[in-house]
Amino acid sequence: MSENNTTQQVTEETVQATEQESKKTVSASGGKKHIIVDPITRIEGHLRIEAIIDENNKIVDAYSSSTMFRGIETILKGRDPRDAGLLAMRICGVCTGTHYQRSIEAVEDAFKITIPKNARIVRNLIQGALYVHDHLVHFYHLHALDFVDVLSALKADPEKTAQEAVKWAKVAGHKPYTSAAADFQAVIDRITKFAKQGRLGIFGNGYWGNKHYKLTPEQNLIGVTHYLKALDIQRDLAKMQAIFGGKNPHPQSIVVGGVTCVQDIKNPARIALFKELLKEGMAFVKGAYLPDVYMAGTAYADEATDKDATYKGVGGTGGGLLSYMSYGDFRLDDTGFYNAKTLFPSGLVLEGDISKAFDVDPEKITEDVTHAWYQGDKPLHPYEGQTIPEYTGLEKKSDGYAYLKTDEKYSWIKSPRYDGKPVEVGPLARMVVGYVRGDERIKKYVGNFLKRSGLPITVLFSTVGRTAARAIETELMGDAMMEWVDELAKNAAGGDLSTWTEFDFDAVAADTKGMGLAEAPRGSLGHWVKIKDGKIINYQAVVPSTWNAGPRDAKGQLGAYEASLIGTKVANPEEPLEIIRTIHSFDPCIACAVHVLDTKGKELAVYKVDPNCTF
Ligand code: NFE
Ligand code: MG
Repeated sequence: MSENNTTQQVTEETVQATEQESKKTVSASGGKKHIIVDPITRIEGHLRIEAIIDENNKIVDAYSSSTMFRGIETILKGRDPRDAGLLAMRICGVCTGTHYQRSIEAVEDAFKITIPKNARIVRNLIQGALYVHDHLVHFYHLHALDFVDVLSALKADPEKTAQEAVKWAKVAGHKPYTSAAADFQAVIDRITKFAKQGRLGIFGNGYWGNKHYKLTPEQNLIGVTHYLKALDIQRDLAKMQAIFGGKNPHPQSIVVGGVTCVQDIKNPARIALFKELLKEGMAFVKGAYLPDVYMAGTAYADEATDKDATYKGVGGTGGGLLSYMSYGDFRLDDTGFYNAKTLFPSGLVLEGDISKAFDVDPEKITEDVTHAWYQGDKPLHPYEGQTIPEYTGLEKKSDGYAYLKTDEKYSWIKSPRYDGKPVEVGPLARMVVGYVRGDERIKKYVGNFLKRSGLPITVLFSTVGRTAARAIETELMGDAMMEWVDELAKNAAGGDLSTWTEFDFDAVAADTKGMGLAEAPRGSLGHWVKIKDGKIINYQAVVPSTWNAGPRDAKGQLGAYEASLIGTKVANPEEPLEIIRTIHSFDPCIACAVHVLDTKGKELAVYKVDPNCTF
């Protein structure tokens, strides 16, 4: 069967399965229940979770499956390596600039190029702006409604809400972003109007009223108010990426050897605009995002410390593997890509043991396809990696529904392993690794959070902790960017306008290879490229959501999502809010982990848009 047919078949079959599951999500056999959530919404891409719960509604087994195929690596073969970045970033529409940078860095590593200072800072600024934007959008628009009950907010008292907002901003050590009762009343009026018309729009599909929602009506109103405000704020944060990146998504100013935006570096007005947008965005991060995370974290703290709900007896609900990895990122000096000191240190913290961190050895990275829909019989290092689809389908059972064949292959995502072990990547991993490494800046920000919330560090090993770590990282990143933008302005004002390092393509491109290993908002991202006679002969990207969302491996070791669900109690299996909340805490991007592509341009699906639709 050709790759095209395989892709098409799985797309059709997946749609059928999704339609079935939307009618039926829970089936029972032998005292155990089988919950299927497919697709998990409010993420990028398509993800399916199958969980088995016991008679006490506790998850005893879980499977994570991507239902879409990725093929970008295949089309990069035979291309000029200098073009790879522009193509590779089409892997995703969210963390686009990250794939762009990692791809270009892989080629720069192959050519042994060190980029100029201006290029390093500009790349950090484009990337840092992406982190702040991505984390903020994730918290409010992709995750907050797992904590915030929108309909409960309508019962709130606006005066009390204002007092509550002031209180949590104080806990966070910042000025409240919204503190006027009239602003909160205006949101009640707006949502009430929608609710009365039976048109909740973006708020239409929640499990409102589920007893697992723990915020007070006033706290829920703060959450909804900031959800709406964040829609405006994220627009300005997106603009920041375009100042030096040329456009967003998919910036275009980064090239092998440096950056092309010399006019923007030269122009103080462009730098000043970047700084102004950052200042405004950070006022919201500090006055709304952080206080809201303290507020939700406190309300849900009992879950974050519930040892009964853990996979390994440490941390709380959603903790999972407790093994964390960071490749390190954001170079702070110009000593070279793998020598420079970085804002996020690289390292591994294993099995929840925060007494030591280990160095990352890129040789120990492999991908296993035992349970992934690809050909292959042993784990391969990315330089030797293969992407040959082998789709074996779902199993229709006697009840008429399709299930993952969990003993065989069950996902389009591969299983990356470090030294044969599964690890979690992402903001939590970066904060834990940085903390254990003794990084002063990270210790300060994490320490402040723990002090202000009055919680121990192990509270971070949980769903709530993962969400808190992302907020801590956002504040740290915004503050660091303020320093970098000044550094760039000073460097340019001092007369250094160099943006590109010249290199001899033909001398090296005959036979070379390189890797770009650094971080993306969701975690460790590596691109590996092999070049021969001036062309790419092999390309592999191992992305954050592959590390986190991958299935079991040959040894049966669970992936990070799978492990995070074990032990969690699901209050109402018909409304698997707890499953969704924990999976959302990783900020899944399945577009990154897989990528739908038909190299012959064959039609995969047809979508009809109704121009008269009024919602
Ligand atoms: Ni598609 Fe990505 C990030 C990368 S995901 S968003 O962050 O790389 O795994
Ligand atoms: Mg890959």
